[in-house]
Amino acid sequence: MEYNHYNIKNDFPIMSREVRPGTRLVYLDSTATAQKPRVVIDAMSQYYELNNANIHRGIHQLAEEATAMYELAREKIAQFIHAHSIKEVIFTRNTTESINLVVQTWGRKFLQAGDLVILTEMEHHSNLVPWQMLAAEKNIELEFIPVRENGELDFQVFDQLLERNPKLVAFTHMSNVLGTINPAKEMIQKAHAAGALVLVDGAQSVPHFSVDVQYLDADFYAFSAHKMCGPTGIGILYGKEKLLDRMPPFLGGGDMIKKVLLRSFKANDLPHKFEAGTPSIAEAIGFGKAVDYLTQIGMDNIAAHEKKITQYALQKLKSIENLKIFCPDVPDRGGVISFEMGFIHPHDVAQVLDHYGIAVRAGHHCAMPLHEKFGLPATSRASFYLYNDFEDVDLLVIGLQHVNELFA
Ligand code: C6P
Repeated sequence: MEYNHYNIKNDFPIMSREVRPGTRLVYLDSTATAQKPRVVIDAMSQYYELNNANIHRGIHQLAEEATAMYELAREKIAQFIHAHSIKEVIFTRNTTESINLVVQTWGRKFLQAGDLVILTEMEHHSNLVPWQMLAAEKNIELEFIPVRENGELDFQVFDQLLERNPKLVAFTHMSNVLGTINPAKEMIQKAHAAGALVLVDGAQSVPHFSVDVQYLDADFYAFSAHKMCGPTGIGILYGKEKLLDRMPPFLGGGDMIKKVLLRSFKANDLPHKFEAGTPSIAEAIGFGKAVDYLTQIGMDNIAAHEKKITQYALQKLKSIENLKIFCPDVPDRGGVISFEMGFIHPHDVAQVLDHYGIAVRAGHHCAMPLHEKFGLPATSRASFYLYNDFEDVDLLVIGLQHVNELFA
């Protein structure tokens, strides 16, 4: 299919709204959450209008339809990431919950005092704090692959850490601050050779380029629907079946059991073992539709488009006096550009841009240690997705010129 971002913009109802009279929306905050195409919104409201029922429980027509729709979404997502089986695709609330699931079940069962877990300095708090919590409780050791000045991980240190027999390596496939795309396949190969399992935080990768969990040989892979044109409140934990089988359940309640006695229970089969209580049914259906939508456009087309827009933006931003990009030389980067503008606070930058309808994020982007390392309390961040065009970048550049004028 020919990639035409003007047609794509038209697929998103929100893109035709004015932020305020006469000011069109320039949405450059897809790293926080992506906008939703009409097909996703419609799929969710149609489900509520026609099929709404609880799943896996009823034997009436609506319950059967809702169950089939929910499970079809799982199949689509399994195919999208090339999972071996739907048993390996667990619905969670988001990336954060997926990582916490692994920490609280696999981590609690298989890690002991003194065991080493390797993380990186560029992790989102979601892939730091859960490990810190477990480390404090079980006396587990955490070590970090440093980030180099150019935004890449320091692979020499990684190799040294691997010599210390880590039990697990957990890293983000793509940084939500630097845009760095980490060489996941090579890192997983090395970790496996050292006898460690690997968890990949895919919150920023699955939405933006093609991910094949079997090719990568990831043991666990976590991501969220809302960053890939789907709804909030639903995400995925992919895990290899043989690992998930050996892990205890996460939350207890309905649907995750086969049999319950007063003093004991037998857990359900995969994937239901990890899905306690009534799940986000409409959200799963919307997620399935988002996957259909992205597949139809083509993940390679989306990645190529984002690369073009990002290169264009990097070039254009050079003309802005006072603007410094956080790691401009990242060798392999996605569509994320974090920057600072001298003494002008990132919140002020974002506020002035907002006046012109331009949505960027300002702050530490839930990566405080990374900002601390580079001596920055906060940055402004522009991020791009399939619906952004060159004009969005031009408007950002004009907006930033206004920022400079205002604070001159
Ligand atoms: N980053 C951002 O603006 P949740 O909130 O669970 O859907 O995703 C958490 C998460 C985990 N890992 C990475 C690399 C992420 O970027 C995020 C979410 C958003 O950068 C919101 S803080």
